[in-house]
Amino acid sequence: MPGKLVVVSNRIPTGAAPSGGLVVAVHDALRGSGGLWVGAHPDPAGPGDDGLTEIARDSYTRCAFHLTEEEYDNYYLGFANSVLWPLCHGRTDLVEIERRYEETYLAVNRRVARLLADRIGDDDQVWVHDYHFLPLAQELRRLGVVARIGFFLHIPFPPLGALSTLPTPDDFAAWLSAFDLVGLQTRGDTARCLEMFRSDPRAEFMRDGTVKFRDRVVAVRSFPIGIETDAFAELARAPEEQAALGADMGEKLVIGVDRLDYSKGLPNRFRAFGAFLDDRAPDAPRASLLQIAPPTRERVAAYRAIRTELEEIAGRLNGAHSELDWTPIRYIHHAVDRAVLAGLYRRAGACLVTSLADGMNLVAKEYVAAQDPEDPGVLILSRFAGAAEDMTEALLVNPYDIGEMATAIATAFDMPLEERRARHAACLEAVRETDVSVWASNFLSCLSTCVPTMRMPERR
Ligand code: ADQ
Repeated sequence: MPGKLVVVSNRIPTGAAPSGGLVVAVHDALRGSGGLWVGAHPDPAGPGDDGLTEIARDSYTRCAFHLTEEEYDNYYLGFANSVLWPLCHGRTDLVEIERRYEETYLAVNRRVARLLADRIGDDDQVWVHDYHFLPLAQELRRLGVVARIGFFLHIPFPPLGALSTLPTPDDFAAWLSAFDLVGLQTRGDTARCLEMFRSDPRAEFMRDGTVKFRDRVVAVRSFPIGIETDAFAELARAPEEQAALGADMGEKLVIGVDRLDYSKGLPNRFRAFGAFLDDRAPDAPRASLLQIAPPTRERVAAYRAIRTELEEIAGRLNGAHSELDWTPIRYIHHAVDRAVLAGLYRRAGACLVTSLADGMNLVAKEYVAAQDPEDPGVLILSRFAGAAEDMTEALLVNPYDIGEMATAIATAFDMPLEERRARHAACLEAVRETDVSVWASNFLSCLSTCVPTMRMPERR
């Protein structure tokens, strides 16, 4: 009889009915096993409040740990989002090394491990999500946990050289080797992770491709994440949503949807749209870019800077190109209801995903799922988004090349129907193959079989 599933993630849904692809997939997996989901509480800790608070219980339990304001600053904004996030997204210039960041990051992981250790049985499966919890398995092992522990990294695996930016670079491989399975988004990420182990004298490669690291064995595989494809397509088709979008969106609509993050390549996207406007014939149909980008992590300086930069570019371009009855860039700073978003995707003739680095990028998949297959729009997709590995029939662009992106926008608008249909069908197939339910079940079944825990396989 297999044990329960225990999930650890930074965010945890607090409402009764979780929504959003990843959340629903995890929720479904947990319901099947009567497990436990643990994440950070949105409210700061009160005095002495360092345990787990139950926030929901039906067929499984959701519990949250509280962060003090100091922990939030040093662990979440600090080590997670001012060291690991820029490091993994190729922005080592933005990495801020502060001793207190690393100390607090390790202390929070140690505390979460202590809160969890007694609740994990030997036959349970533990699924840890993302860069907030890299050392968690190591801490759990120190407390005697022998259950299988898997890790999924939602963001890019950093290149080997970038790891030297960390205060203690050797820890990274040691942290990962305490898991039984390390899941990554793409084959490229897997190659970089294996390169890290290959260059580490403490690691040995086994015949079956697993890595022996000191007294542990870890498997490294890619599990490209996706969306709830059919549910999202249905949302986009809903006639009431289409009717609700009655406002004039311009003759040609390009859409962009991102958290306001420097990794998403937004300034270059705006500049490319400006270059496209510069080049268009005076009698060409008017085109608008609708950019939905709610700010995040605004207490980190780099996030405030990107917001200011974008507002300047949008203001300049609108000043240069607007007419009395037309504003070419509409820039919305808040989150949009998912049903409205699905309707907007369906209405847009093109979608711009221009990340400079991105683990996967679910917006690319949502846009494709939302299209009318008979008359689909065109996805313009950065080569540096994980999604580009399998969505090769999108219009792939280099997000550093403004001219190439401007040309891609014109190509998308001029593309013959037959070509649009063929490209869309190929992209949709890729989206279906990575549906989020498949992603979750593939990860968990691999975790249960990837390496017999504590086994020592034959050496090569
Ligand atoms: P994110 O960096 O958050 O995720 P992404 O994959 O694009 O990036 O997911 C964003 C999600 O938020 C999408 O579902 C999108 O619809 C939604 N969203 C964004 N802006 C919104 C808005 N204004 N209103 C409503 N919804 C909005 C991280 C990694 C990615 C990886 C995912 C999942 O950085 O590379 O794909 O995790 O693993």
